Amino acid sequence: MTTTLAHQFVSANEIRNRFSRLMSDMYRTEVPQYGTLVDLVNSTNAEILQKNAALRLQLAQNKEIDRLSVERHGAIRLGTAAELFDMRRIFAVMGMHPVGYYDLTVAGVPVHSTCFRPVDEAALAVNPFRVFTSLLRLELINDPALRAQAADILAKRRIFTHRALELVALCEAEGGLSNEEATEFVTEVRETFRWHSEATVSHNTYQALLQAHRLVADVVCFKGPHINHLTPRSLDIDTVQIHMPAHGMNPKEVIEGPPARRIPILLRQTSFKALSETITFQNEAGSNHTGSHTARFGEVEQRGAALTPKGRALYDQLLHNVRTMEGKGNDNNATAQYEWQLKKAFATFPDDLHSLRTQGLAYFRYQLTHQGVAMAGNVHDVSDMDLLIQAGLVMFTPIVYEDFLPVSAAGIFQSNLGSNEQRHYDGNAAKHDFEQALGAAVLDEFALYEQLQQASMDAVRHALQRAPDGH
Ligand code: OOG
Ligand code: NI
Repeated sequence: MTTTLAHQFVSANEIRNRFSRLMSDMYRTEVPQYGTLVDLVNSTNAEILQKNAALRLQLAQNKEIDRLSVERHGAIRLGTAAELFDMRRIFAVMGMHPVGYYDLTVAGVPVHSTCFRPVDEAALAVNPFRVFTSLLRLELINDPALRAQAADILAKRRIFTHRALELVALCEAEGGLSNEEATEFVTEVRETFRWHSEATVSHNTYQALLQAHRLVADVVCFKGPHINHLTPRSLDIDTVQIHMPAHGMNPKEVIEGPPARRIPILLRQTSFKALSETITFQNEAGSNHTGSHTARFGEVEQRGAALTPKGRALYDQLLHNVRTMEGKGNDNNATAQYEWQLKKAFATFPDDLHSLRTQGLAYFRYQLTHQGVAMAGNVHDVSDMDLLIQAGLVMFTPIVYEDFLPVSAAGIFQSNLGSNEQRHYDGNAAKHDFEQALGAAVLDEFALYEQLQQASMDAVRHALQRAPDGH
């Protein structure tokens, strides 16, 4: 019998940190352009930080400086409920929990998704590694025979190594992993995310599934859910977008998300087009067939303020308006036209910290100013935050958005499916089914930001307040 003492466990943060480093190293070898992109983002970030002292200060105050160089999100697409269930257990070992529910059928993609990520402030500051995880919805394949065949293929595959599942069970039973176990765990889990250039099906089956939807083929025909992109965080996505072609990358036409603003909100994303890669198919006769598959791409993101439900509703409304807009500006180029429309539509979204805060559109982190620190323990009435701010005792900075945007995600999916095909599925969110498969409820992103904001307000008030019997 062995008992492991709690202090011998490696923290979940450390396991996540190790895993994200392994993923980054693996993807650099698998997709060399990823390395080029990361280098471009790093050099752009270094330049911005040097030039923009205010931004540097804000990132430091929000503990975002150190995490910037390791900050990545990846994406995988799973085939079955059982795979999603075990994936949740695996991410839990790394301190990553499912946040949010994304229905992508509205955009013609037959999946629904969540984001596995760290949720508390300290964990986010160490490494906010996130994985956008989608589950295929086979019920949306029309042809019953093909649907049954796909289900059959998926039921037979095992995407996790035996040892990875053993180590998860061990972690669940004992409450943690030792240093050696943690190293073994991340190495084993890496196998699940690896690219395989051999399909598990014949070229005919692949073609049939491709006809149903390119994404169905991507999920069903391979041994596992290869990671399809790994995204670094840029402080200036417009500059990166402009420089991509000179570094041999072909960016998608428009940046997804809100327009460039003085105060960035939510998430802006761009990507370079997916690679067409050589695949070997197993043919029925036992011979091989060489073909190609398009799945993996590169993406860059820039993150801004997390919005409240009110701010998010305004964002969704304005983005919707862009799509139904009449005016075209005076440029004939489609990209420039879109940018013009986006800017015009978003002109009514307040772009200063004061308005964003007083109108309740974004979440903020409250902290003491130098003057506030000097007054700590000496303020009688701390109830009115506006007054504390006016008095120069408290400052506030936007809380960064840690999640995703369904419309943007759909745009990213679509630009990388290797064709312009459009499918229509009746929008049918199935959050309950998803959570059933997951074996847990997804966390509410708004509640998480609200808690961060509230905790910072409580801390500020607590620090300033004169104790009832104080002098
Ligand atoms: C996921 C696309 C979503 C994002 O950044 O919005 C995504 C996928 O293509 O599997 O990663
Ligand atoms: Ni992405």
